[in-house]
Amino acid sequence: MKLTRISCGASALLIALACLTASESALAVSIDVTHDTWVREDNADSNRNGNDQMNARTDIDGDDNDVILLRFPTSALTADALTASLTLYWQRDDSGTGNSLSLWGLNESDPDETAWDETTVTYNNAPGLIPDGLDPTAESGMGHTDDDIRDLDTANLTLLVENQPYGPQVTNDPYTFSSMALADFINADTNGEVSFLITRGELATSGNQARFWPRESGPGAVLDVTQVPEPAAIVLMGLACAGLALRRR
Ligand SMILES: [Ca+2]
Ligand SMILES: [Ca+2]
Ligand SMILES: [Ca+2]
Repeated sequence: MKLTRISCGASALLIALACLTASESALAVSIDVTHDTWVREDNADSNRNGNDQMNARTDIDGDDNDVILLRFPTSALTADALTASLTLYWQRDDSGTGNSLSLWGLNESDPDETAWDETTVTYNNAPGLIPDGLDPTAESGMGHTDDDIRDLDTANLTLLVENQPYGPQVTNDPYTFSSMALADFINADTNGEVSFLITRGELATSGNQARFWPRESGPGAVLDVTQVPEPAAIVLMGLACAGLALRRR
């Protein structure tokens, strides 16, 4: 019957459209970093943007703690993140192993969450840090925590990935953080930008810094997000199912 044929054709079209739209919506969105640099405690008023490397280091036998800062726009995201990962690329070869890195998200309660600029930020004014001017060795002797020694403002930070192993460093190879906490942190964003800090995860001497490329001189950091299907796609799927049901009558 002619009507049945039209109904079948419409159902097939709806199913195809729904599948296409759903798969498009679920595709990972890749976001390039817009601000990336690092700050160093032993040169606490210096801005490091323009260096051909970004370092993360925890150093209790000196005052050489280094912290990496990154910021990404979230305007390309149209739905909640299902999964999220942050990838950086090694700047050098180093055979050292047994080290780890931690990823922190800067809370929106920090007044400088979106105001810090890669061209002006220093160890002394970086968001997420409270520089206390104490020598890390003395602080260690006083029994301070790892976070104190690195001057982290933990009240304004959310720990997204803790002490993830790395090593060896192989130039241009990727290194990726991924966690549900990272996806949750992105979903909690309300002002269109997210900032991150990367620290060395364990106490160690100054050797074997984790060195990554900044965007100006190598492959920059990328935030990859897989989104849930948009409501429009779900409605379309429902319509397709309704079409199928009608067809079977
Ligand atoms: Ca930069
Ligand atoms: Ca300190
Ligand atoms: Ca934000």
